[in-house]
Amino acid sequence: MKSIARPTLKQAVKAAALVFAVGATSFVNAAETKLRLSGPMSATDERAIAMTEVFAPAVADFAEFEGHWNSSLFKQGTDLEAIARGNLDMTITSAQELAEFIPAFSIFAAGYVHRDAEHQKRVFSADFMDPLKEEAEDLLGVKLLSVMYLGRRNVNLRTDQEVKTPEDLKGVKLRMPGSDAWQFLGKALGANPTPMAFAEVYTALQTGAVDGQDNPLPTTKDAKFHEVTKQIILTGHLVDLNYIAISKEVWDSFTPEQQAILQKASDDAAESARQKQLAQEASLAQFFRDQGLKVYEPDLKAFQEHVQAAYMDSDYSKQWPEGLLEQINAQ
Ligand code: KDO
Repeated sequence: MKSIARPTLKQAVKAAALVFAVGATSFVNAAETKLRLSGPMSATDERAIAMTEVFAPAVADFAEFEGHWNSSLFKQGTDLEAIARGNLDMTITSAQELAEFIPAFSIFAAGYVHRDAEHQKRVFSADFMDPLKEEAEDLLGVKLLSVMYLGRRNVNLRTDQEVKTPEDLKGVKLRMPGSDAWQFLGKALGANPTPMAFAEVYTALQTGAVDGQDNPLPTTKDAKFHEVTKQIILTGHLVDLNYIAISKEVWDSFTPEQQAILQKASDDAAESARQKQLAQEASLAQFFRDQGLKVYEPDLKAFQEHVQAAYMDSDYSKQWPEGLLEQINAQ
């Protein structure tokens, strides 16, 4: 878990709530409300496009949406704390980031748990998610509005040795995002993971500071990682998601009617981005081949067994609420 101890964070949240309570009257005139979102994705990422083109106009009557992309306001991995401290209104966060504070979220960061985009949607709206959502609200002051589909993460290497099984990734310096949950996934794949912010990955691949990275095909294309890599191994090790998240205090400042509009705008933006990500995923393997990369399927059973065994033997699975994995699988 993150080094920020829970009581400290709770105190910070309380302090933020207090500051908010004092300034709450300023939200009565909601037309003046600015919703500042910060996230690590680029402005051309489908999630950013959906927030700008679907979410923003839908709430424009009472709130002005302002998207800050490429981690230009807060460093990757710090957006949740920024909301908890009252410095930010919205983010597009990950299960891995939430797991830093609420260990149960690591179940959604575990390889080969979610099956596809529709499965993610069913899981997010299932009753068993309520306690997790409530914990995010109580501990961080963060309300999770909708689930966004990021896509199937695949291994993408600048080296050209063939990778068929986790054994073949031994010693491969694989960039993974910064949190423990991400690093564990890299290890579970058989690689030698190294933490790095998304914004630094292109240069690290170019210079050889890392041997590879993992991301869904649309992200790999959007960030132009294909320019500095030689192959994509379709491991599909994580059907990855993000959550559209809003400060609970900001949410509470809106009227029920405005909240309903916000919720619908968020769901519509998530759906729009999901469909575009899925369409891109379906066509991108050929795009990468045309760019001269090798794109191939490894021994998926070998990867699946290796990754699942790593999680079941780890402390992560011990932190998952009893029966949650079975409930997710049953969806
Ligand atoms: C990444 O850093 O590799 C990652 O894919 C992690 C995701 O959770 C998400 O934050 C994403 O980056 C960024 O939005 C950039 O696309």
